[in-house]
Amino acid sequence: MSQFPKARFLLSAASASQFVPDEGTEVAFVGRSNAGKSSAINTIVNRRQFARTSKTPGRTQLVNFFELSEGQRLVDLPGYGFARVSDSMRQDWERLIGDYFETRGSIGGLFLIVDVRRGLNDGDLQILGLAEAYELPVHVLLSKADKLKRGQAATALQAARREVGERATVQLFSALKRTGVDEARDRLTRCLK
Ligand SMILES: Nc1nc2c(ncn2[C@@H]2O[C@H](COP(=O)(O)OP(=O)(O)OP(=O)(O)O)[C@@H](O)[C@H]2O)c(=O)[nH]1
Ligand SMILES: [Mg+2]
Repeated sequence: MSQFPKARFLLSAASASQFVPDEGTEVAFVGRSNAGKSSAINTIVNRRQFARTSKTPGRTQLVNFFELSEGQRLVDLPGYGFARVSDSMRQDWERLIGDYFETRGSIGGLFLIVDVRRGLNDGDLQILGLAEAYELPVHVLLSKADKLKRGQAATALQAARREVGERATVQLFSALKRTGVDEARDRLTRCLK
């Protein structure tokens, strides 16, 4: 049974004018293309293909809004750092993300999804900077933890914690093996208050 039985997709926005009303609280999932944002959302909400996943990085170029319960939302933001996008696509992304942070008073926190094998990149560090500027709490999911051996994953967790310091909390996560789901749900629930 899902902890979020009333969860439903609201809409996909290509620009700020299409965002849902800025009321209640929402948590945004951000991260590099293909990091596992949509998969993490599906696992946390416990619904298969709730947020659409893909093997082709850079597919989600829209801001997808989901309602968990009245006044509580999840937002799947388009991924960054995909090498093969054009300059104009990159500019569209920057405008959309910039507008998102600028206009949403309802953001209660960010979930930053980072592939555990890759660690934090420049885009991720930019997001940490934005979060600091807007005074938003950040929780990092080190995703695809199933791809590493236990010891390697523990080392990656330590390294990421050292790197982000006070700027974020960090945990290991696997959508495939459902590792770290309870911790992620707890953190999400707290951000939504
Ligand atoms: N092994 C493993 N693969 C995963 C995990 N999470 C996601 N993946 C795979 O990684 C790929 C990308 O996952 P998505 O959830 O679509 O990633 P995304 O960050 O939403 O990607 P974009 O929307 O394109 O930015 C898919 O092929 C997933 O099946 C995980 O925990 N373990
Ligand atoms: Mg996605």
